[in-house]
Amino acid sequence: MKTPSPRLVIVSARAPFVRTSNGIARAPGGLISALLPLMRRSRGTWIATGADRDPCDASEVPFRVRALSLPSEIRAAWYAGASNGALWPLAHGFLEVCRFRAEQARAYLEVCRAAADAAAEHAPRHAVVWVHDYQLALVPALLRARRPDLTIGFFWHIPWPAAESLRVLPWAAELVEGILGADLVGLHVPRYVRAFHDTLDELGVAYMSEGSSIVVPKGERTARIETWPIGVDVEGWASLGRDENVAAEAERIRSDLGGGRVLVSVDRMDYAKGIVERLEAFERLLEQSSEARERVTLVQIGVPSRETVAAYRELRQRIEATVGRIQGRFGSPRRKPVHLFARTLDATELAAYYLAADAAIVTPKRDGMNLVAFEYVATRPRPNGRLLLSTFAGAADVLSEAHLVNPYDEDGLASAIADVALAPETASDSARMAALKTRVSRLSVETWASGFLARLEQVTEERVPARERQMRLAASAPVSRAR
Ligand code: GDG
Repeated sequence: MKTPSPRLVIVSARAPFVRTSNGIARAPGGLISALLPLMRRSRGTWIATGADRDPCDASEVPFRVRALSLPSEIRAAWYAGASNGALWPLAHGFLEVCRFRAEQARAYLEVCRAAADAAAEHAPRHAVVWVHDYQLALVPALLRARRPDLTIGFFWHIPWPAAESLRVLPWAAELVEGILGADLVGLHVPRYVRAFHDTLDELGVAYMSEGSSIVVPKGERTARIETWPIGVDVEGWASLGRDENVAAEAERIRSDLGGGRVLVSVDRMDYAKGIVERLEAFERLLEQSSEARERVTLVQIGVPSRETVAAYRELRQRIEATVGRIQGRFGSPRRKPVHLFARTLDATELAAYYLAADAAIVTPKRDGMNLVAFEYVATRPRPNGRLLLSTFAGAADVLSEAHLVNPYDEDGLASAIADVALAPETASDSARMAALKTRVSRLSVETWASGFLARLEQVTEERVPARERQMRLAASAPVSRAR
């Protein structure tokens, strides 16, 4: 793997470390695990806007972590307001949930400005800055205005909305201009790049198409929009899947659940993940099939999320009420058809559930990619089990051998769950899982992160005149030797 630029700066809402009951720990998730080794080698700076100060200041790592100190009302208006009360529902097609308030838009700008200021302060000359996600989309242009020497990348981790939906955002043009401050903009799958095309048409922004990428001229430079599908820590999940203790725990789970068929779903409790619709489809299956009533158990791991936002608190209540109703209708002292864990499990426990499950039910109503689908496949040591996947997850564009389903089709969803839960596995299922394992292995999160950064440097080099390139090389030589 190419050694990353010695001057890498990451800007994200989440910090790489969190405080736990056992002290400071690495924040969960594949993105953090992919970026940490790059940061360790580059000895750069990680700027986090949404984090508590302590975990960062206390962490002993070979790079700097800067947690921005923001007034709590600004933080709330930016995070619960503009980011998760407006941009998130907009990008996922939940227009009726969107609330646009001028004061929240101002807070969003203020946080992006603070992040851009911090990046401008910490980035050495000609450094590479990689900004992450919809909470910080104005940072690229704000940073570009302060520091034209920087190479700036931006990754939007959620779906890019249809042009028609984006029109409801009062500051849509500013959002897009903010993103176009980057040299390279990454989206997960080609359909999001096509939607970005439509947005540029709608806003009257001139661009060229180069194969599947978009090139937007911006004075002396260009902004490129490309597909960069994320993956997971394939070897990490595979080694958990091979671990004897994890396998023993998976056997225990299966036997505790009565030895029948086991389905697993893992989501943050978010309305975009389609949890209530999935539970209702499972309820319909239990109504219709005595075999399902006797033999099938759904384990729903639902990590509480964004509980400062009203829509998320209401969702949690609906999920709990739906599980309660199913239990009341179909449960008995000996058997619970649905198990809900409304908490975070550690990765080992999660892997045991992936191993224990005959099928993973991944049916979001909309999802940028969905890493759970990848993790279920990566964890399995053998090509068995089934993946039921929503066509509205970006992952469906990549994992085409999964059993695909439209989660809005109530009967279709119930019958797809019946198929993966009850039909005996065949040679065709095993061939599908083997093909999925190959795809997941090719798309590791490490390849994604290092590939994106290499491409970012490449697209920037293409526009740097030769003379300046030589000057840059000379300027960076002592840093390279010191590494
Ligand atoms: C956003 C986009 C895109 C969940 N419960 C536990 C746990 N998790 C981990 C999973 C997985 C991650 O959380 C969830 O990732 P997803 O991709 O499914 O969803 P989002 O959080 O919405 O992520 C999404 C992603 O960004 C990357 O670009 O794919 O579309 O919405 O890794 O394992 N991890 C542990 N315990 C849990 O209880 N340890």
